[in-house]
Amino acid sequence: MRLLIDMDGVIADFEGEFLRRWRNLYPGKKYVPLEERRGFWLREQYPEEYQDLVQEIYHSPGFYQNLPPVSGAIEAVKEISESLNNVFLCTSPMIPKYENCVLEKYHWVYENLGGDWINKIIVTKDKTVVRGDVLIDDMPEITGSMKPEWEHILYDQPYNRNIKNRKRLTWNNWKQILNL
Ligand code: U2P
Ligand code: MG
Repeated sequence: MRLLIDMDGVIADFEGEFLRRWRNLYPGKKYVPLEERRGFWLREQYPEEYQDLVQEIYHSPGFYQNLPPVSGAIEAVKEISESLNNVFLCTSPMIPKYENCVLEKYHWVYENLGGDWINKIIVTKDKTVVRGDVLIDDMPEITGSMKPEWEHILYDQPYNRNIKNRKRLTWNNWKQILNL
């Protein structure tokens, strides 16, 4: 099996880190607790007058590099790669502010998974063009220019629980869901 694993919201805790920074920077401002997150794009659940401040946080230098790993992810990804040869990380860049995001994703992988994993990074805005059997991703609907070859297994998050009829995985149940 050739397995593609997304980064943000799957192995790197984008939402958790955002919320920590938001609450630190703006203790008096409203925030959306993780369990109340609905809809994939975090920014869109904040009032319009806050949306630039929200973006500023994840555009800022050091945000992507310092994302804490999702609990259990590093152990699981390493264990998966012991039984499968073809494991890749498949992530989308922040567009148009890509300059911190792209470089820092490489640093994150180097620091959290090790140098060998640098060879396994696929950065693309269009995940449908990437070949694989399974893509584990937290985004509810993944569209692009091709009919994807992979089956999309959802990484379970509060903001994608409206999607039914799709396999759903966490780093607690991956063995069962992937039949490994
Ligand atoms: O927008 C490009 C990529 O950044 C991550 N992202 C962005 C905004 C947001 O609200 N949530 C979020 O996760 C995603 O990166 P990926 O999951 O592909 O690693 C999104 O595709
Ligand atoms: Mg993601």
